[in-house]
Amino acid sequence: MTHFVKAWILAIGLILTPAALSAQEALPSAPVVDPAATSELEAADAPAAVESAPSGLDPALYTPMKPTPGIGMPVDGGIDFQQQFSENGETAHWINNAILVPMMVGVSLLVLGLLFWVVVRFRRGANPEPSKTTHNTFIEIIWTVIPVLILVVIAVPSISLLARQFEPAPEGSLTVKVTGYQWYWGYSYPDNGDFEVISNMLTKEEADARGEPFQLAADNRMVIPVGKPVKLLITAADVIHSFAIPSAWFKLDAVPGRINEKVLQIDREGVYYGQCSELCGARHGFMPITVEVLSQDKFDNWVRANGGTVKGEATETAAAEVTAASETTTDIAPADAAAATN
Ligand SMILES: [Cu+2]
Repeated sequence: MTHFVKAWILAIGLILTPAALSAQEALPSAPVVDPAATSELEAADAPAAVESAPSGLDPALYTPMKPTPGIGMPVDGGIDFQQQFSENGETAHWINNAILVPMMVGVSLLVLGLLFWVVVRFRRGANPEPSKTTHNTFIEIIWTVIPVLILVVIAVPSISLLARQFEPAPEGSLTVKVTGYQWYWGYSYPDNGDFEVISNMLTKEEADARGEPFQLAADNRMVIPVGKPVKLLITAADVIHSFAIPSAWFKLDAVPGRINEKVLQIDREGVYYGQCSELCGARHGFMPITVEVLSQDKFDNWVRANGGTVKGEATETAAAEVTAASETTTDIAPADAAAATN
């Protein structure tokens, strides 16, 4: 009888659990998560966003590119990785499709087959006198050596890919510093005059108007040149975030007080989307990443539109400054000398 009562109490408890959970979701935090309330919160969180809005950029120098449907973004009903646009991504995709998946299918089918064989062939009806064998050296060697070989076959390409993913950027690569904030991204360009672009999620209406996927599109994009390794320095200003772009095979944690470094290279011009991939608070799901990959010329123009300096030109200006400074010094020097004599 007590069992019966206990079972009922447990059953009622289980039935009520989801209700208790949704009751918690409906607590005051709910409006914060509501995407409709996004724009007001953004304004409060990131006043800088207004200053560097794309409307402020010279359209003669830069207009945001439209994304290609299905490229650099998730697709409906997709079960595979996103199409890859970097060498490492292509290798990783190949390892998955050519090595891992066939091996998983093979091993699963073999084990399933063995199970069926044992169940049918050695059931009590068909095999009333079970064998008393406890050891078989040959079989034991086989079931040790074959798994070891399987692991070696997986480890060789896998470890070399892992090493390649963390090779430092070649000397002279463009550096972009990525900062995760609650809840938006900042991209600064120390090689181009150190301007910072603040990137906030677009509202549904804005995203639709620009022909971009809602919750992946951002008002100001991170822009990089095509086919070149870009050194990303990734950090965070408040809590841990993670900077991830699936179609570029890129994911790295953004940790406050630390700078993580990884090379981002995308070999095709276009728009690529990602999301913060480390649970970072109430609006974690609303700090998307939009990367626009442009030819070097178009990238330089985008830098100019943001008031930054283009590398080659920066050197000319610096050289001019140095000349001007040395001229001033020579002008001053005799006067100083005269002053010293007096
Ligand atoms: Cu985050």
